[in-house]
Amino acid sequence: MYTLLSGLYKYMFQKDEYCILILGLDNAGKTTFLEQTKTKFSKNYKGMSLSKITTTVGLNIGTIDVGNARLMFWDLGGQEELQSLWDKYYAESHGVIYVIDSTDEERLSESKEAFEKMITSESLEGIPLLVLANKQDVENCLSVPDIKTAFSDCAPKIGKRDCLVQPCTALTGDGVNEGIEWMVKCVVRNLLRPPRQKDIT
Ligand code: G3D
Repeated sequence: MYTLLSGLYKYMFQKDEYCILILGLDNAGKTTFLEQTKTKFSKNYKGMSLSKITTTVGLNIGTIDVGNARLMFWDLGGQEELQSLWDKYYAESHGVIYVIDSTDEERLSESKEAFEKMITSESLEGIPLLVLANKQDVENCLSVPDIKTAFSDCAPKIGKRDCLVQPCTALTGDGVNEGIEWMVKCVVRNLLRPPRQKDIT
């Protein structure tokens, strides 16, 4: 009886947990995006003033619940010397959000290099990838088609994994709900898929 009741309790109240990495160059807007996400998806969360956010050095963490899914975010620092730490987190992750500063054309090739290195990691094979074209509120910023063109030779390396390029303004929250809801749908669907051959031991 206890087993039956505890099974029922778990079925009704226990959430499936997913780890989501937030990556991208420094100053792309990763922490602003995380704060905005927590504000939108956590009822009692009183976010910090977005204007007080400074660039990530180290790691920011956040958790939100969406339906039966609990998303745990790791916002990793994007400075060149911190990028070498990204792959330590890959094996534990269920999804990646890659943030691009659409106003920074000068560093777009640097961002593409970091992106390319990240997607070629075997540990991220099959993991859903949400690319945010952030800072769309700024006049004359790069559009989603501009960014897709600049990143077009990465397409073969993205392969068959779920991938969405989403226009976003982390500062106001535009595009945040769409991106998070897409990610939830993908990670939940991925969990229901049969394991990849190399995962079977
Ligand atoms: P990071 O965590 O990727 O390093 P942050 O980036 O979240 O610290 O953001 C870096 C700067 O970009 C911040 O400005 C922040 O306000 C700004 N920013 C983030 N998202 C947006 C956006 O959607 N639109 C605009 N216009 N700016 C954004 P400061 O001036 O504090 O450096």
